Amino acid sequence: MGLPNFPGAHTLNAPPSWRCIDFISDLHLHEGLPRTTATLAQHLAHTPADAVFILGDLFEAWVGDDMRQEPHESHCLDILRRAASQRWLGIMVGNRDFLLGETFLKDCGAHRLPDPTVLSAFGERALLMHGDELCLADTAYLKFRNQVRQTPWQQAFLASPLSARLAQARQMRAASQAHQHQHTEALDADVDEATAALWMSASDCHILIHGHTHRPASQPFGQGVRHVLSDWDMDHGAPRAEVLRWQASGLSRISLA
Ligand SMILES: [Mn+2]
Repeated sequence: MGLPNFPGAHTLNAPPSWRCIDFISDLHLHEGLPRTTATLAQHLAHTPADAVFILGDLFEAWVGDDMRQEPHESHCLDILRRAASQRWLGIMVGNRDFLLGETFLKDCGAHRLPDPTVLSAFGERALLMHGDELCLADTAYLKFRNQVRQTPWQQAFLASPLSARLAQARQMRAASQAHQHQHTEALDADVDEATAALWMSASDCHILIHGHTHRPASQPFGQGVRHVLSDWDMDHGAPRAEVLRWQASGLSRISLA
């Protein structure tokens, strides 16, 4: 497989009033993670951030915007709506919640972040992505991804009853938990570093921020720095919930666990 060409990135210029920007991803929220959901609510209520960027997999599964009426999802929507009324909130979809649609975003007052997005702030440029698109070694997943991101597939899927879609999501969660031991392990696939470096230079970015791999780290990378966001789980095993914070002084990692 050749190197996928850089698809071009949507650019977002941070207004000068933004002094503090938070990045989070991979919370994988579902009804079985009440402490994780509560940690998000606490953080969004008290963070000094002017903007919060959620870089994918906020939800463990999203089977259509009609899911927002479900008890847990409706509770999450309230949390996000409150946050969006206090500060700028941007949401990028991940491989789990790629069906988050315009109805959901409008309902919570959040902005859609295309994947990838370049964020220009504090005189620097950061390339933001979920990360799954660059896990090039996982060719089976990429084939699946290409299929499910097409409108006809989504229309056919969303045409089935919500109960059937929710049942399918529960089934997928059970399979994923059996496979990943409730996300205590990093995913097998990692971002292809050569391509990530190529995308950074193509977008003139010295900062790369992504999630998805559950391998949190901030490391020198190419001509700049790569920040991999942590997944969150306050309900099982060693509690973890991390925020990457960008201010004029630089980027830092904050643990909420
Ligand atoms: Mn993911």
